[in-house]
Amino acid sequence: MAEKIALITGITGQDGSYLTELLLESGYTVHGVVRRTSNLLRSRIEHLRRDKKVYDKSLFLHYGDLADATTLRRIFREVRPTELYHLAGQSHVGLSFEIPESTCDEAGMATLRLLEIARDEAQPVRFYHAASSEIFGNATETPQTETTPMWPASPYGCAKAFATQLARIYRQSYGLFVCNGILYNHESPRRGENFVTRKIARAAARISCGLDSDLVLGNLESRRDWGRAQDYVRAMWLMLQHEVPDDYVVATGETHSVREFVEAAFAVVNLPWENYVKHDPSFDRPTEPAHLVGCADKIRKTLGWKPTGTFAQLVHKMVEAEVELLRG
Ligand code: G4F
Repeated sequence: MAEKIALITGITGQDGSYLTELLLESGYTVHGVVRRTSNLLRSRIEHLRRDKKVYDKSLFLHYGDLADATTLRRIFREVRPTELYHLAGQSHVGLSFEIPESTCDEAGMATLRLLEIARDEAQPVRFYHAASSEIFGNATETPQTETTPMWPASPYGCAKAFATQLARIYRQSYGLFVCNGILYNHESPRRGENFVTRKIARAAARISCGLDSDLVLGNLESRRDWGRAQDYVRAMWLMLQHEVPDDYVVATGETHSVREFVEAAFAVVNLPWENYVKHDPSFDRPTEPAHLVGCADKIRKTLGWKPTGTFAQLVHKMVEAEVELLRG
């Protein structure tokens, strides 16, 4: 069987780390691009880096930067990936209003750089692009599907819409095997601490241990379609195993409000959330997407993917992980 070689941008992130584990278990050689500034010691792949049977055997890291096409091209030539998972870039929607230029460069232009590299390579590569439900923003229909018009409501969503559209153009114009995974929110104990689910789970655990006294949030009425990150990286992999490249919505089809997440999280530690949660308008965003909820029928029918677990289980798992972390 031909060797399976994956190259991952964003390998130290939540999705990158779960995807790396999945690919290593499936017999892949995995190469990751990391920035010189990445703190590998504290990263989510540190356990793999410390594993002598894995690191520098089937897992390799390369210094690179999304802004530096020459280095990316060099890594590509050296690694000769059969599959490329492009996950890297500034992914905080709220922050994208404060740093729109770098967000658009990372989420938009970097994808173009990688598509150009893939286009030039003699050896064909299967390319996964991490698109996002944020491309729909003020969506004209609910639930959203692969054909729902893009109407982004943030600089981040706009950059992702640009990159998603480019990926389609490269697929149609040059026959590249490129898939857009239009992923809705997906969470886990490895989520970054400035995303709302992890922030809530962490605060509930810390308050229950007497380490914090409150939790300051933005809009509690925002609703999201929240799934489990491990399920979503499996969807990424499935897309690249199919005979034909395509775009897929990956979602649970269910929404919950930030308030519901808070209620469920504080219930895990048996605390009345109303006593601890405060609102600070500085966490409110200039605009919020209207009603993001995905229809995952296409990926269910075509690739046999489906989400596992319930919302309550997801919240429970995240809070328990924080409590365990605090207990050391
Ligand atoms: O956790 P969030 O920051 O995630 P958001 O904006 O939905 O984006 C995430 O999911 C997208 C879809 O997959 C990705 F494209 C994107 O990269 C990212 O992974 O915020 C969720 C909701 C928002 O409505 C926000 O306004 O929670 C609300 N919220 C309320 N208080 C807060 C807070 N969000 C954050 N981050 N921090 C708060 O204190």
